[in-house]
Amino acid sequence: MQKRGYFITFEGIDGCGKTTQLENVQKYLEENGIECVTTREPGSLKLGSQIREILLHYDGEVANNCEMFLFLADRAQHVETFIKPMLERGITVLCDRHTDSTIAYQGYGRNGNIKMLQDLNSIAVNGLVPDLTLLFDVSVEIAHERAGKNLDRLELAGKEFFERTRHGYLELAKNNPNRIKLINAEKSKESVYNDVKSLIIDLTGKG
Ligand code: Z5A
Repeated sequence: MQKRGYFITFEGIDGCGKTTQLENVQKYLEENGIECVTTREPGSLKLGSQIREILLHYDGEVANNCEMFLFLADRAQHVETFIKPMLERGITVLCDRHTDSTIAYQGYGRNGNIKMLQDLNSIAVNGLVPDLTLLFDVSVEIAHERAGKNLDRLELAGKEFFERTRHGYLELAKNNPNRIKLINAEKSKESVYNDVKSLIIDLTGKG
């Protein structure tokens, strides 16, 4: 029977450099004969891209619970119609943001109810848990410099919001040491990639 693919998620505050490293990992896996696909939350599918448009660019008021349910709705669709089928076919899935983003942003960032968000996340993923989560940690100042000046609706939330979100991520890493690997992402891209690569080798045995 074909082995299930690996499910690897990439997390951190905006501008931490996770998308850059996701592309490096995709290249590395392909070079080492591991078939993989890349995807993201919110909004990698047709329905999800419409949700993403609302989440990032809607110019009216969005209630916190509305925002939360939109992220969760996107995730439920993404997991059932894309991520699980890929994994079952033996294909590795590299996902830019997943459940930890909801806990860090809607939970810690927006001061939401963490326990409730964990429960709702469980419904959205229906038993799926990443094999590995790479958490790219940078200061809010460095992240904002890297993210640049074209800020979307969420990025306009302010420095304190991102400090709380970063703290939330660090708490998640502390509480899930087997799954979430904390990476110092303030270093050069090459140096961060060396750390990432050794974690990927630990997981896949390739390299
Ligand atoms: N969100 C949420 O609230 N709840 C949820 O459940 C989910 C998401 C799933 C999605 O934004 C927003 O949705 C996000 C969280 C929220 N935002 N907020 N606020 P997005 O998908 O549009 O973007 P993002 O995921 O926040 O970030 P990004 O644009 O993909 O950037 P990144 O992945 O963090 O970084 P990057 O693109 O790899 O790098 C940014 C720049 O830095 C780029 O120019 C790189 O060349 C440079 N870079 C990268 N690494 C380095 C190093 N090591 N040194 C120097 N420069 C570097």
